[in-house]
Amino acid sequence: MRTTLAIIKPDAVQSGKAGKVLAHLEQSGFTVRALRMTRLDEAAAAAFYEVHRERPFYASLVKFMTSGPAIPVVLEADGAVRRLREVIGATDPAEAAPGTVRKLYAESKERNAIHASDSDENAAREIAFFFARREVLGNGG
Ligand code: 3AN
Repeated sequence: MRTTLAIIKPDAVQSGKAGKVLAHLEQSGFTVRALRMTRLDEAAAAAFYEVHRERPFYASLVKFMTSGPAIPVVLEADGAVRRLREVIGATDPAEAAPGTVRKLYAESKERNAIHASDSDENAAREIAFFFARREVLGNGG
């Protein structure tokens, strides 16, 4: 798989950092294949984070993800999933490596600026969650 899904989360959009985050991703070698701004409703956020349903932070996470607009982005690169996980850094910005998106732009473990798919299987599911096949554009559009 050469594609993965990032979401520029509501904290980054609200604080005016979406452009910086996107530039960081492009400068890290990713090509944007699809992008839109959307505000998740509760049902969509709950479905997207279904795997975390039993975690103590689930309700708070859903509330945060519905708190304002977010920007899902399909990104392409060699080894896209693994590469994007490296570029975004650890979940907790306090633990994220220098120069990673979360080190630079995240506020906290929850308000951590960006989501990235964690496996090829989840990338396929998450891309399909936000985009129809015809919305994911190749070089020629
Ligand atoms: P990652 O986004 O690094 O893959 P996950 O999948 O463990 O991390 O968590 C999904 C999202 O849940 C995170 N991006 C973050 O917004 C939130 N989250 C994770 N752990 C915590 C926590 N301990 N407290 C609050 N929110 C959390």
